[in-house]
Amino acid sequence: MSTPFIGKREYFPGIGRIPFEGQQSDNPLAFKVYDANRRIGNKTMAEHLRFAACYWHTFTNAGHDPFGPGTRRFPWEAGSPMATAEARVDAAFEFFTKIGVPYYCFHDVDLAPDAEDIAQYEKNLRHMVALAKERQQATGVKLLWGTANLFSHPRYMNGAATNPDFNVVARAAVQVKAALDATVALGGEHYVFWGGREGYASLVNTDMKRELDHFARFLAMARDYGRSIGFKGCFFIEPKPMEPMKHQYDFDSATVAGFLQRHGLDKDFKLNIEANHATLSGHTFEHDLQVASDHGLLGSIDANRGNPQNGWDTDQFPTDLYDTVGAMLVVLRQGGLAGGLNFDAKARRESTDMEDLFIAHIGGMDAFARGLEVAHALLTASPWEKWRQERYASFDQGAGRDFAAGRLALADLAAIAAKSGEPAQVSGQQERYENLLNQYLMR
Ligand code: XLS
Ligand code: NI
Ligand code: NI
Repeated sequence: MSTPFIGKREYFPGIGRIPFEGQQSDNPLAFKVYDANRRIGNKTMAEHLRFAACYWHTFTNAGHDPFGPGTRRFPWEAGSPMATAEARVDAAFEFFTKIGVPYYCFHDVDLAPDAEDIAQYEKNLRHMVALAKERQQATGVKLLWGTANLFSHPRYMNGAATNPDFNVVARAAVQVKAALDATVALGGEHYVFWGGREGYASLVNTDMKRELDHFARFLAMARDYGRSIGFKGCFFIEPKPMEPMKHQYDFDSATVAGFLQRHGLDKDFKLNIEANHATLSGHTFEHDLQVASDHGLLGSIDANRGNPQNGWDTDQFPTDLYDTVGAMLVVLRQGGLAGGLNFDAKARRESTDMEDLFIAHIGGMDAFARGLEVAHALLTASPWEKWRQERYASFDQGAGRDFAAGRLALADLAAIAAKSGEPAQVSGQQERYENLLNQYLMR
């Protein structure tokens, strides 16, 4: 077994490069569906899906929850924070290579130890960026996006860019500037803002309009800085309705689309839609993807899932094939993603073997690969699109077409209705579509 590892030691011994073995295999450490170079339509599976592993859940989060500390014993925990960060980057790139993801994502303080002293913080990050760069060159793994963690440090308890205290807003700029520098240094394709603390707990002490204006101002400054240092990618906003804040400003796709358009940010900013955030906002994953796509703003996806019984962000690995088919229908219809599918997902706290990290990613990659196959078949080989088009056929000709083109007034519509009489009943036929989806899923 070839054991591709690039550091001083191997962190996942006994696990080689994860092979594709197909549906007949019962090997938990093999792909059953995801076959990177297999073509689906005009692209390979790898090109369609653009998978990324995330640094935070997989290499820094040992499974802590509000009731207890982490349960996983990471072999890269090495004493000092910097020694751990150096070992962690080796472990991470060994993992990326063995699982076969082309991309990864990180926050500034996942990659490098945080420090309140600004010069020390910047030095730590520069040091780790240099190491990550060497490992990217050695493995060919690329950075999908970078971001700054503006939610963990207590200074951000009242928000970062939306903090009522200007001093905190300015301090947040230190991290965003450094994270943008890091992203550019690593050739990162995009940059994400997830506004964890950008929101409020109560209106009694909050001037919401002022905070939102500050937010837009801050984002425009980040954009201008990014462009000034040669960043060519998209800035993504990742909506989430709540948790940690009671009300978060980036509630869902529709809210963020309106905000970006109102502030003239929609040329540079797009959306990174996370499945579990969409469900927390009372929508389906597919709904928020479709809203983003319809605004021309669907840029990237944080691929995970929630739990129907829990009202919080469980960030589980995606395994639900209805979700992945639904997501890939939206993605294929818009011609792909500028970003990719980032597994912002964590193995369960009870899943403590290092092998579980691989198995979790294999499951997510297979679930999306199957979603891709089924969505592609539905769009290209089934009557699905034709049925949907026919449902709107009355707008393709005659008065319906005139209406859609803006050539009629309300009184014209009323006159047409007076001539035509009561409309004939037309079935929505939802079950017919659901059965077609199942038929292709079960093939
Ligand atoms: C948390 C968010 C976070 C972002 C990156 O709920 O999903 O992980 O993706 O800051
Ligand atoms: Ni989440
Ligand atoms: Ni996320």
